Amino acid sequence: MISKILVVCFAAVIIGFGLVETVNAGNLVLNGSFEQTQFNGTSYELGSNNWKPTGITGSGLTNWTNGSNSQGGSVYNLWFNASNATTVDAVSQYPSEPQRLSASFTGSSPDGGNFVAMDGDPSVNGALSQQISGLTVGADYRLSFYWGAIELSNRHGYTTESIHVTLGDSPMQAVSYGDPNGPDSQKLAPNAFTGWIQATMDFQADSTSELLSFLSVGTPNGLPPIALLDGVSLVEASSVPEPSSLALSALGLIGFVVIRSRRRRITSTLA
Ligand SMILES: [Ca+2]
Repeated sequence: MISKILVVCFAAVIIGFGLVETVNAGNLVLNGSFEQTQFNGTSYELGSNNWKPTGITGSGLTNWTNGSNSQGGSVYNLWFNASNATTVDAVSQYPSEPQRLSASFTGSSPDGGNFVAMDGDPSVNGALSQQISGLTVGADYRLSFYWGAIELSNRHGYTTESIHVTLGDSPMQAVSYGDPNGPDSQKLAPNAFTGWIQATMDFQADSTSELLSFLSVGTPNGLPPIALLDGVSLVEASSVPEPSSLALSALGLIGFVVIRSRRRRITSTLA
């Protein structure tokens, strides 16, 4: 009897892990790896209300919209080819300035390939967004992405950086690096790179279609604190059992079965 129950427990664990994989495959974000563009492999400033690259329609980044700036400034978000992001300038509205990443950049994120860089200067920042459809009202969703903080190669200063994330009207959530009010020792050193950091956030859908938005917010002005972004994924979370909790549940059940079995043996001995 015990061996049969154990088989059922382990089968439940295996089925559970299979469920996780199935749900994770349902990423609702289109082009979340930023590999589909109109840029033919050349690093480019994304098109926006202020900047219209020749021959590029929309942002130039498939499925993504590059927004406007709340202060009337020119939004400055870029798409980089990871293979030459530190050696080749992005085509931009600032052709006379080197628009490439600091030499400390280490290459592609764990998601792989190319990525987006968003200027956090409040006078030029603007949201990168995508309308997400296929949501279930009231369901929980887990957002995950890779991000990092860095400077362009032509700027040298201590910076802080954060990315503000919203899904529809849900409360804003953020990732950040450095304390804007702290000493330099608590900020990103000049031209340093944080390395790629994985972030996860949970949101609840209020509508079947909602706007997913990323806004880079940094300090100080004029030293563009740059946030890198890649590997954006949004999957329904409510039906996803955590592998660890699932395993613990199975172990708990096994323990229960073993204890019951021992009690039966003790009872039989007493009888
Ligand atoms: Ca990528």
